[in-house]
Amino acid sequence: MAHRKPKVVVTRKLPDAVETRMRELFDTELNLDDTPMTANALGAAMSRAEVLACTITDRVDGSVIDQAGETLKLIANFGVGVDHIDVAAAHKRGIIVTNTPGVLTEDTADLTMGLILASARRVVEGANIVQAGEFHGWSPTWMLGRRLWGKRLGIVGMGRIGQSLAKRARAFGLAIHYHNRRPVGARIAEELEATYWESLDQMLARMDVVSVNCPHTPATYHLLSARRLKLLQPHALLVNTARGEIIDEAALAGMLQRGELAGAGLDVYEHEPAVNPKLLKLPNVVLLPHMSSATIEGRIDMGEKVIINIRTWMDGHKPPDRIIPSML
Ligand code: 8YV
Repeated sequence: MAHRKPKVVVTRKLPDAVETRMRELFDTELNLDDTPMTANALGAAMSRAEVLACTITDRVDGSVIDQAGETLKLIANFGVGVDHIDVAAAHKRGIIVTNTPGVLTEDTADLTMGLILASARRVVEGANIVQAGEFHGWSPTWMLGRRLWGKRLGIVGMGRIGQSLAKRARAFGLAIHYHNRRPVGARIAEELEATYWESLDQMLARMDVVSVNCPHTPATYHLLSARRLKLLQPHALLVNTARGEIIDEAALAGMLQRGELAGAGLDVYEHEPAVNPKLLKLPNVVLLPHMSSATIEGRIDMGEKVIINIRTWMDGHKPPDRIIPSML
């Protein structure tokens, strides 16, 4: 029996392989020139679609959800974080929200480790010197960074990405510490030789490197507040590949500028795509443009997850990656 093709509106350009498959399976409206949708365009898309396939650049808040037509049944997010979607408002209207967990774990952990290395060993600074023609020869006291081997890494949020980072970090000789709502299972803790800190304050004060790997929710907004940032040791490095809103960016920029913190590696920003102008002028930061999950393989896998969620819903089953408000 031929399937009826549901109307799916895709808000951004996706990899060709994903778009083609979506056109085969669904009545899919693509965004070929990749212009981000305005709030009005998003509202209009909600009123004509059965499924909205959105991304982090779409603010699907209560007022956008209010514009959903009777036919809108599923918001299939292309990405794991859903802090740009009012999940509770969607749930109230009977609209299912799904995400794409698991498929960007390893890529994000890789880049987090990359930021840790780059910050500790001044990788970007060194590369820029060579490219600017400023490398005039080796010196015993030049471009000195800090050794990672034997230091302590504190992971804030020990979910999938936190654990994958921990595995990598152990190979680099870092001792694993973590703060999480709950301790991880005994087998994982043993495998990672991980130390659990119920108190984030106590952990922060003792780490050489801190990595933020938790989702952004109302409970984690400014989790690393100005007060908590001050607990970090002056030689510590802070890395964030999760969400900018988890750190008080203005407070962080001030501390880095005053030399109260050794350095930071950031892939995400509180007011993305805007970056605090103070950060842009600092030599002790590595700043990336929200690219920690940006691999071709990862983006195709994310698209595959979006398709599976839509297809499962279409077949009358519960999509595998449903987000329910109590999970947040
Ligand atoms: C995604 C991310 O690529 O999945 C996430 O939550 O932060 C990114 O790495 C982005 O959200 C795509 O929508």
